[in-house]
Amino acid sequence: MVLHNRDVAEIFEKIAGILEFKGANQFRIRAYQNAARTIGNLSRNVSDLIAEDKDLTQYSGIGKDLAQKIQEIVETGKLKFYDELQTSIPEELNRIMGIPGLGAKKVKAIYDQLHIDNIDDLKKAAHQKQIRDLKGFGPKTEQNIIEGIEEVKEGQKRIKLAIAEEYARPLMAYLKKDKNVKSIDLAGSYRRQAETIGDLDMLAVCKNREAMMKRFAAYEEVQRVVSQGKTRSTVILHSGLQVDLRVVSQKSFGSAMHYFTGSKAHNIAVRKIALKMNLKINEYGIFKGKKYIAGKTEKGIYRTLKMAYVEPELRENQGEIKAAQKGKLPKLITWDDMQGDLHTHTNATDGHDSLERMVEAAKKQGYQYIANTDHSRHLSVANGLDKKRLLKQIKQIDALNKKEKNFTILKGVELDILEDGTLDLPDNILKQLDIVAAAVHYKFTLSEKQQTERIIKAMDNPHVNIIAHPTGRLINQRKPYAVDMQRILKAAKDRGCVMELNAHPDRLDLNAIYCKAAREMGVKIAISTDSHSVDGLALMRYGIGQARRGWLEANDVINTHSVRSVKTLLKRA
Ligand code: DGT
Ligand code: CA
Ligand code: CA
Repeated sequence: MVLHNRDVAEIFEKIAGILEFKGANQFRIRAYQNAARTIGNLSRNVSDLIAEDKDLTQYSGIGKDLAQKIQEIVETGKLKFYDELQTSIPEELNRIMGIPGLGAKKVKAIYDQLHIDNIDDLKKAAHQKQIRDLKGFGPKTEQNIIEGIEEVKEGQKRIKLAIAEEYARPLMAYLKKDKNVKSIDLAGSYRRQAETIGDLDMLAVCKNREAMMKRFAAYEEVQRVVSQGKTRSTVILHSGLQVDLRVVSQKSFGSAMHYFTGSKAHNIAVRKIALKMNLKINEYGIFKGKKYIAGKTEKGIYRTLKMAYVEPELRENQGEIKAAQKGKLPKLITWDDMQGDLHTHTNATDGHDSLERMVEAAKKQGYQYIANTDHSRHLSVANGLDKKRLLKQIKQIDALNKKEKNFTILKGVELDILEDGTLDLPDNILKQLDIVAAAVHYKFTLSEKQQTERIIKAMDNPHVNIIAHPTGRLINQRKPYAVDMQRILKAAKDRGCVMELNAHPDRLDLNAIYCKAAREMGVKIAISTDSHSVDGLALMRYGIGQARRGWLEANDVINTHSVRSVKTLLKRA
């Protein structure tokens, strides 16, 4: 069985959860959380690194003990320490901690106060409205628990795009190695860069179909072959992810890519257009009566239907069809457009790498600038900066900038918005910064009105120029807090404030729909990785995928501009 970074990261996350449940030392818990994050963000497979005898302690947050644990996982597929830890708490609690929106702290509160240690009792208690009265809980959390239980019971959780990528890439590489394959590509929600993926859809053209299907079924990560035919096979990988492979003829590759890329809603709308032109469209091509007239390429499909080519990320039937007919599609942003990263952390707070290393990594990325936005003091678990430490950092950056020629370090902070909408640091320090990215990090359960007004009040301070991860959601883990996004966008527009699209694949916040709304209102976006290590900078690609789903062009995004323009764009009117 092949081991993915994700598998190691997950074990460490679970260890952190159990330790937290058991009330272990915060530093110990964070060590595992940090290690999970480091491993999850590595650009190379950790088994390969071990096979090459690389020293894992060179990675931030990985000490000798953790390196040894990783080695054990890679070599044996499990970790004795984790197995023992698991048996030290009631069995089903492990599953309960996996329920979206719950987490170790809440599970502990429920266990301590209601003595609940299994899912059935939890469900009963939630339906009987017993959960809402516990301290730190409310009707909303209770509802989330009910929904979360359904998801866990169905056992068919959609997985995050970044995780799907970990499985899709090696599988593609494996299939591509076969000389028999002429072309192969991924379609479906994966190609549309959706936030979460139900299953993978692959399409191939090859010389020998049977050989292709055999090779697919023989892939070492296949746990079960659900069906194996001449043109279509379905397998389940060890991770539980389903993969569909279809083999088509060269003549139909474009139309099949179009059909299986979807979305279903886009397909249905396209079919209507074909019908109006008296044409028939399906996965084999476009036909006039019985005559095949297009299908080899996707471009040819759209051309035949008198539409501009629609990028996969736009295919959600959200207005792209009309825009394509009128030639009014946006020219979507690409990673090449990006000139810098505006939200990053260093080891001065909860990041793993020094400012100098982050700067080097940004240069390697081809950027002109990076903003250092470490946490502010209220976020004590992240060792947030108080005024004195932030002043020290400002001096450090000034000194570094003096030595730089074609690169700029922007001075910033990720500033906590306190419960009443006031800010965590005083104006006389904020005014010395280029970037104040204000963020909500606690009190997620305020009412929609309170939360909205809290954020707008923060924007009333003219030093605040970005709202970071504006809805606070963690995909599959934590729902967004309640906010009236329309009101927030309007307030941002009025004040010249920028909204962040946090590129971390767990966040992707703003989501695509809000990005599109922001663009339509003329609110500018900053796409930022929220990097906690040098490896994090590469997460930009997920932000770009999401931005494209949100119809963003380079000009809608401030960090596509030169450092001088960015500084101007950040200045509030
Ligand atoms: P997923 O897998 O849930 O993340 O989402 P998709 O979009 O990958 O959906 P999937 O795997 O069920 O099907 C792949 C594509 O095939 C889908 O995006 C559009 C196309 N498709 C599937 N079923 C239908 C259908 O009933 N009608 C039409 N027009 N297209 C369909
Ligand atoms: Ca799919
Ligand atoms: Ca499918």
